[in-house]
Amino acid sequence: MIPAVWRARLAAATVALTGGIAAVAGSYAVVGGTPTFVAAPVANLTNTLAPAALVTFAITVLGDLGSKLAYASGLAATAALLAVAIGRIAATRAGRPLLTPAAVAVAVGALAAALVGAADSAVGAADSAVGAAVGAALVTTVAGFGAGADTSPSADADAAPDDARRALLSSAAALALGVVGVGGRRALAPADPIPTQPVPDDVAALLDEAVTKSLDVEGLEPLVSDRFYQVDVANVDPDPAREDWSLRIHGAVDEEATYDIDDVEAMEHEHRFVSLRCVGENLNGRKLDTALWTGVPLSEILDPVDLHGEYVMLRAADGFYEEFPVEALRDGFLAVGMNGQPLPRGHGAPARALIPGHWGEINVKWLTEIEILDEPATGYWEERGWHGTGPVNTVAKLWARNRLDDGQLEIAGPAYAGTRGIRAVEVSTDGGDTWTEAELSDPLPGEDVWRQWVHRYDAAGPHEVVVRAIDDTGTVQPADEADAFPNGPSGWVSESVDPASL
Ligand SMILES: Nc1nc2c(c(=O)[nH]1)N[C@H]1C(S)=C(S)[C@@H](COP(=O)(O)O)O[C@H]1N2
Ligand SMILES: [Mo]
Repeated sequence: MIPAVWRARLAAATVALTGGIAAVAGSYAVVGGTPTFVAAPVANLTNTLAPAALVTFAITVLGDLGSKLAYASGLAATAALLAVAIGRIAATRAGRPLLTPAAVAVAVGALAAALVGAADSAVGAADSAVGAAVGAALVTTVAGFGAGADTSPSADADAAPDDARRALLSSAAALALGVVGVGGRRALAPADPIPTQPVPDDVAALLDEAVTKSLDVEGLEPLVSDRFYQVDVANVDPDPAREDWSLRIHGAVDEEATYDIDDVEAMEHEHRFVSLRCVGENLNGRKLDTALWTGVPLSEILDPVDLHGEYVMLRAADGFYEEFPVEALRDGFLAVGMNGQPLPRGHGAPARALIPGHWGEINVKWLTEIEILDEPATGYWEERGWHGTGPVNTVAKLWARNRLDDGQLEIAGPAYAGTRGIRAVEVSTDGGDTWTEAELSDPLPGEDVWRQWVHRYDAAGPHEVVVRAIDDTGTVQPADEADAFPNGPSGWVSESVDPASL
C-alpha cells in the first residue's frame, strides 16, 4: 500500500498538472492557435533553438509529423511550467481551499501575460491570460471540493480517500474544459475560413480560365491548387493586425521607405499565376502548388528608395529571414491576395514576397523588412545547411494513374521549371528505353507557372513508367538522382504500374 504522504503528494502533483493543462486549454479556448496562445512562445522556441540536423530531419523525414511533435512538446512544456507554479502555490496554501484558486488565478494569469505579452497579434494577450487563469482556477476549485479540512502531506491516513477524490475531480475538470473549450473553439473557427470577399470580375475570369485549361483527369488537382501546401518554421504562425503591419525598406538605400497596408492597397494591383515549390520536398512530393496572386510589383515598392547594394535580406514577423541577390527581388511581387481573397494567415497575411522561379523559401511570408545589403549574408535555411535561395530544379511529377472505361491507362501530373517554362514532358512506359511526348495543358498567362501533362496508352502487364520535363530553353530535366538536402530533389520520377491494380 502507498504511504499516505506519497498519496497526498501524488494527488497534489495531479492537481498541479491538470491545472497546467487546463490553463493551456483555457487560453486556447479564448484565443485559439494565435501568437497570444500561452503555449505559442515555448512551441516556437524550436525554430530558433533546435539543432540544424534535427530541423532537417524533422522536415525531410517527418514532414508534418515533425512540426506536430514540436508543437506537442511546446504544449507539454508550457503545461509543465504552469503546473510548477500551481504546485508551489497549492503547497503553501494547503488547507485553505478557497484562497488557493484565487492565488492560482493571479499567478497563472501573470505568468501567461509575461509569456505572450510581447506577441504581435490581432488577438489580445490579456484575453489569453484570463483564459489561462480561469482554466487553472477552475481545476483548483473543483479539486478543493474533494479536500477535507486538512490536506497537507502531514495529514493522517484518513485523508487518503480525499486525495484520490481530489486527483479524480481535477482530472475530470481539466478534461471537461479541454473538450468544451478546445473542441468549441475548433468547431467555431475552422482552419480554412470560408471566403468572405466577393471575387472581382477580372479575378473570376482568370480563375475560370485556369479551370478551363486544367486537364480533365481524375485524381489530378486543377491548375489552381485546391489545397496549397504550407511550410512554416514557426509552430504558431504570426497573426498581425492589418492596421499594425508595416514594411520597412532600409540598408544600402539613399532614402528609407515604410509602407503600411493602406499604402499598398492604394497602389495599382495586378494578378499573377505563380507556382511555388519547396526545396525540402520529395522528388514526387506535394510541396508544389499554384495560385492566382493579387498584389503590386516589388519594383514599384522599391522605386522611391534608390538602392545600391547587390544583396537583399527579407525579414518576417515570425523571425524568419532569407538573403539572395537583389536582381531577383526586382522582378518580384508583393502579394496581398490569393485566389480572389485576402491573403490567408497561413500564407503570410497581410503581405508576402513572391520571387519568380526561385525555391519557395525566399518567398517570404508575413514580410516586414527589406534590407538591402552590400555584402552577402546567410539566411535561416542556409544557416541550417540548405542551398535554397536560387532558381528551382525542373520537374515532371506523376500524381494520377487511372484505368479508363475503354481499358486504356491514363497517367498525369504537373510539370514546373520556374521562369524557364515547360516546353514538353516525355513519358517512357518501358523503364526509360523509349520515350513519347505527353499531351500538355494550354499555358496559363504568367512567367512562373506550372503546366499539366497527361498520357494515355495500352499496357497488358506490369511496367515501369518514367517521366521527365524539357524546359523552354530545350534543356532536359537532369537524370542524376539527389535527395532534397541540400540542393532540392533531382532525378526522374519513376514508378512501377500494374494495370491489374488500377
Ligand atoms: N516568414 C516566413 N516565410 C516563409 C516561410 C516561413 O517559415 N516563414 N517558409 C518558406 C518556405 S520554406 C516555403 S517553401 C514557402 C512556402 O509558402 P507557403 O507556405 O505559402 O506554401 O514559404 C517560405 N516563406
Ligand atoms: Mo521550403
